[in-house]
This record gives sequence, structure tokens and C-alpha cells, in this order.
Amino acid sequence: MKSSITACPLDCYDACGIVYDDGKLMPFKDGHTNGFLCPHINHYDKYERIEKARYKGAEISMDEALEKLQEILSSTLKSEILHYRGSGNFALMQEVTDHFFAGLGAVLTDGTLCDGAGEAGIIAGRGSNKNMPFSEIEKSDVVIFWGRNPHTTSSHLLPILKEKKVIVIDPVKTKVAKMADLFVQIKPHTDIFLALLLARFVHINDTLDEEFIEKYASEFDEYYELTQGVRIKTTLENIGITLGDIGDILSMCIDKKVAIVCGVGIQKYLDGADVMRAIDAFAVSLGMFGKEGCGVAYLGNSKEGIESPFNTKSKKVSKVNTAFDDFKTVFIQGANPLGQMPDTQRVKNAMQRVENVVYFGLYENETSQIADLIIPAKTFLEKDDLRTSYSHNGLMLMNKQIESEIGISEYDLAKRMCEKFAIEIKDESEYLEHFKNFGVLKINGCVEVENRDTVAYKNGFDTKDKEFIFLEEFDSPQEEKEDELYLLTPKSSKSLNSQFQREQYVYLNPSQGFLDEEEITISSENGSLVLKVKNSEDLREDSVLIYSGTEGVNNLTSSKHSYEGKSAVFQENKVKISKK
Ligand SMILES: Nc1nc2c(c(=O)[nH]1)N[C@H]1C(S)=C(S)[C@@H](COP(=O)(O)OP(=O)(O)OC[C@H]3O[C@@H](n4cnc5c(=O)[nH]c(N)nc54)[C@H](O)[C@@H]3O)O[C@H]1N2
Ligand SMILES: Nc1nc2c(c(=O)[nH]1)N[C@H]1C(S)=C(S)[C@@H](COP(=O)(O)OP(=O)(O)OC[C@H]3O[C@@H](n4cnc5c(=O)[nH]c(N)nc54)[C@H](O)[C@@H]3O)O[C@H]1N2
Ligand code: SF4
Ligand SMILES: [Mo]
Repeated sequence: MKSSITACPLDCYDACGIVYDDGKLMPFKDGHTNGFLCPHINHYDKYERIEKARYKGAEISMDEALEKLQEILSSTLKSEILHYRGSGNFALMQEVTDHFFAGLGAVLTDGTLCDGAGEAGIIAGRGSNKNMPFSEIEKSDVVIFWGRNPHTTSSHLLPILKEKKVIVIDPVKTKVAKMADLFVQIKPHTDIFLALLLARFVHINDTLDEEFIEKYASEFDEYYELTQGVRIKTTLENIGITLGDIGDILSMCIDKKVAIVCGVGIQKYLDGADVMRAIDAFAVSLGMFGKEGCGVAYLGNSKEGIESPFNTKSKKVSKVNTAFDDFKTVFIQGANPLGQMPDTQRVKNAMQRVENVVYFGLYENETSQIADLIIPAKTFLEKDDLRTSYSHNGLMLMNKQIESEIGISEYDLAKRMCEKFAIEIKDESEYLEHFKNFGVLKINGCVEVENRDTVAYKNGFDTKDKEFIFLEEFDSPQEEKEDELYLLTPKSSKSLNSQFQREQYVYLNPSQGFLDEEEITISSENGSLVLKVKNSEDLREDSVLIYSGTEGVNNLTSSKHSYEGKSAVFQENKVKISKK
């Protein structure tokens, strides 16, 4: 009998297990999925997908589309072919196209639009990025959501908060902030100062975990000196925090199991790596690593412990500022670079000069609109795959549930192209088996990636001498100009980046003096856009919020790289607002 087990394919912390039951997507009852899914998957079949292949606007058959693709690839110098793959589907077999393009001698991408700055900060301090999985957060007494919005982006953490104290550090009064025991509505991009001050006060209050520090963080004294460079009174005034807040955070954390659950919000800046590393250092000061129910959770490496069976050796260009016009053919898979990459005008200009833009995806968007060749993909229900997660250790099977005439799977496309260009490729089942072999059945009935720690850093950090490496310097606070506002671009509950129902508003604090539904212009040094206003008391007066996935939001953002981590910096630019 066909297995009805699959998993959500979306780029999401939770990576939920799904049972396909008589045409319905039902949640796994056990494990972290906890018997519920989310609006994206509950409404998955309501979103209109691309059904037919197209070339230059005219519908063609899938066979013709693949012939065309082959023709385009044969007539392009291999070094002038770019394969740009996004995270529209997070499963492991998606990478099989990298295998084809690398074998062909084409160019792939590196860098990230997502979590790279934070990850670089973690690695600089700890020597590796080993995550604190959901199952460990569950064991903590106190959870600090620091730049993470669980109601929207990781709702499966919510049921485990019941008996815990919750602290939220966010410029926006999010849903979790409203239910928190303590909410600190911090000024955007000032978290590093709060983190430095927290570590300093742990020392001043004589609440350092001396034993841990002696063993694994012996440079803390130097770090303490660095924290003394932060002027307490002016800094606190500037970042919108009181000494009382600091005292409250610390008193809630002392002698407790604390999980600091960070999201990408804190690190969409040039110095995003340093912010993350300073937060880690605060956790170190309390000795919060290597112990059950303690630690700093972020986006772990979803491929940790899994070897790729694919050849991905190739020249690579950065995803953040890709010079598309260096290429004659660009093959875009599972991504919407014209919506989601920073500095849209730059991307558009460059893309216009590309002779062949190929779009391989499920939905129409800014990128499909300018593509020459459109190849419809199969949904996760129509192909076999497996997935892992960046926040728990599960290895989830994604068995094919439906036969469909529409689209082609990544494997079938790669296989066909490999055969045409005489590149070796194995049977699909061999790759699936390869991935499956990294799984191990746990007592609770779940399959997890073997060799992944549940409690990481039990015997010290993964640095040379097992010690945490502290930050040695940090950027001074930014100069403020009166008419400039911080741009926040967090995730929306209605969309998954640019998939599904996309937002269309700019959110402002009412003190800005605009009316709901009034159109305003938002501009930065990179560009501008016009959006209708929604007023919200949940925002600070110095911030403007436009959700990720809103059409045009990236007109405003810069394609600079973070100092560390080759990551996009979507919140580095300040913006101005005016009547339309
Ligand atoms: N519904 C939904 N779920 C998603 C996604 C989606 O688009 N929609 N996207 C998925 C993807 S790709 C990712 S990477 C994850 C990311 O998910 P999260 O890590 O939760 O990231 P964001 O929503 O970008 O930001 C989280 C919080 O950071 C806050 N923030 C912004 N700037 C700052 C700051 O300077 N300091 C502090 N302390 N906080 C700040 C925001 O107000 C927001 O509440 O979510 C995934 N899940
Ligand atoms: N301003 C701003 N910009 C951001 C962000 C932000 O917070 N603010 N977040 C950034 C982050 S964290 C991320 S991860 C990126 C995400 O950016 P992208 O990776 O570009 O993701 P999406 O916008 O979700 O586009 C995914 C596309 O994948 C396609 N797709 C879905 N499933 C499949 C499949 O099975 N096969 C194929 N072939 N295609 C499929 C769909 O057609 C969809 O349009 O955006 C980044 N951009
Ligand atoms: S919470 Fe995340 S993983 Fe779970 S169904 Fe929704 S999008 Fe998928
Ligand atoms: Mo992301």
C-alpha cells in the first residue's frame, strides 16, 4: 500500500509532518507537529499554479519546453549559464539540478538572502553552528524570543510555552510580545548594545557562571572590558530600554534553564554577525551552553550530518548581488529574485540584458512575468522527496501522493538534461535511499538525522581549545537623521516570502500622521515605492514595517553584503516617507 506520509516542503522552522488522507492534508498527531498545520498548508490547494509551459508568451507542451531548454543550453557558452536556485521548496532532492548544471560546467550561486550573517557570528564564537532543537527548548524554564516572531514563523513552538516565562525583545509588539511576561520594545538595530550590557551586568551583579567561564570562556575579562565601552545611561535612553528592564531580564534568567530563541530579525544588517555573537556571549556569561534546556536557538544547518550525493563543484557567484547580465542564460528554480533579492531596480536592469531567462516554479510572480521560457514544477504531493529542518533534527519522508499531468519534477528535468548532455546521473531511488540512510529511528517513533547532537557543546565549543571566542570590537551606534526611519521587513502570516497571499500595505505608527488607506511614498537611497497605509500602535515611532513578499519592498533595500557571512542586509537602509 502507498504510504500516506509526507511533510510540508516550505522554508519554515517547523518542517511539519503531514498525512495525506483522501485528498486532505492532515497534521501528524505526534511529535512537534502536535496535531496542527498552518494557513499556508491548510489552503495549499487554493493557490493557482502555473499549469502550462510557455515560450515567449505562447503555450507549449512540456516536451517542447524541454527541447527548448536543451537548445538554449547547447547554444550558450557553459561559463555564461547561471543556475539560480531559491528555497521555494526546502526538500533535499531539489539540489539534483545543481548536479546537472555543475556537471555541465555552468555557474551556481553561494551567499544567502536569509540567515548567513547570524550564522557567521555563531561560527566565529562557537566554531560551528549547532542548533538548539525544539525538543530542548521544550525543557527550558524561560524562553527569550529575540528578533523572532513565533506566531508567524514557528507556530509549533507556541504549545510548549505554557508553563514557561517568556521574554520578547523586538521593535514590534508582536502577538508573542502581547502575551509575554516581559516585552522590551527595542529600537531596531541596537540589539548588540543590549547584549553587551546584559553580559556586563551579569558580571557586575556577580552572577557569572564562574565554573563554565573558567573552563570554556576564559577570555571573558577582556570581553567585560569591551562591554565597558558602552555608555550605560545614553545607550539605554537611545535604545529605548531602562535599567529596570535589564534587571528584570536578569532576575528572570538567573539559576533557570534559559533558551534564547533568535530569528533572522536581528541580523539583516551589515554587522549582523556581531549582533548574534554578542547574544551568544550573554548566554556564555550565564553558562547556558552544553546543558539540557539551555542554549541559543537560531537557524541551524538543515543539512548537518547529511552528505550530498550530488556533484555541486562549480564556479559560484553571490545570490545577494548576482550580476545576471554576465550571463546569457539564467535558469531560475524555486525562487523569485525579482521580488525577493535586494535592490530590485538593479536586478531588473541586469535581468533585462539576459538573452534567455528560464523560470522553473509553481506560481506566477515578478520573475515569471519577465521569463522567456517557463517550466511548471510539480508540487510536493506529486514527487518523492525527503526533508530536514533548521530547527529540529527530524528527517522526514515526503512520499509522492498524487499522479498529475502538470509539471515536471526536479529529478526528471535533471535526468533528461543529464542524458542529453552525457552527464552521469543515478536512479532517483538511489538518491532517495542515500538520504534515507542518514536517518535513525528514535524511541518516540520519529526518524531523526543520525549524529546530530540534541544538547550541543556538552564538552566545550568547536573551537581549537574548546573555548568561546568573544567579539573584540563593535560598530558604534549609527548617526540618526530626524526624517529617517528604520525599515523593518519581517515575515507575514499570509505568505511564505512571495508565495501565497502577498501583503500590500506599509505599516506605520499613527504618530506619523497618515490616514489608513492613504497612499504614501517610501524611499531610500536605492529606490522608492508607493503603498497604502495601515496604522498600528504595535510599531515604534521610528520604524516603518513592510512585510517580506510585499511587491516592491526590495526597491528600498541595498545589495551590499553583510561584513561576515555573505548575507543580504534587508534592513540596513533607512527610509523616508512622504505623501504620494
Ligand atoms: N508565515 C511565514 N513563515 C515563514 C516565512 C514567511 O515568509 N512567512 N519565511 C520563512 C523564512 S525564509 C525564514 S528565514 C524564517 C524567518 O523567521 P523569523 O526569524 O521569525 O524572521 P522575521 O519575521 O524576519 O523577523 C522576526 C522578528 O524580528 C523582528 N526584528 C526586526 N528587526 C529587528 C531588530 O533590529 N532587532 C530585534 N530584536 N528584532 C527585530 C521583527 O519585528 C520580527 O518580529 O521564517 C520562515 N517562516
Ligand atoms: N525585503 C525582504 N526580502 C527578503 C526577505 C526579507 O525578510 N525581507 N527574506 C529573505 C529570505 S529569508 C529568503 S529565504 C528569501 C526567499 O526568497 P525566494 O527563495 O525567492 O522564495 P519565494 O519568494 O518564496 O519564491 C519561491 C518560488 O519557488 C517556487 N516553488 C515552490 N515550490 C517549488 C517546487 O517544488 N519546485 C520548483 N521548481 N519551484 C517551486 C514558487 O513558484 C515560488 O514562487 O527572500 C529574501 N528576501
Ligand atoms: S508551520 Fe511551517 S512547516 Fe508547518 S505546515 Fe506551516 S509552513 Fe509548513
Ligand atoms: Mo529565509
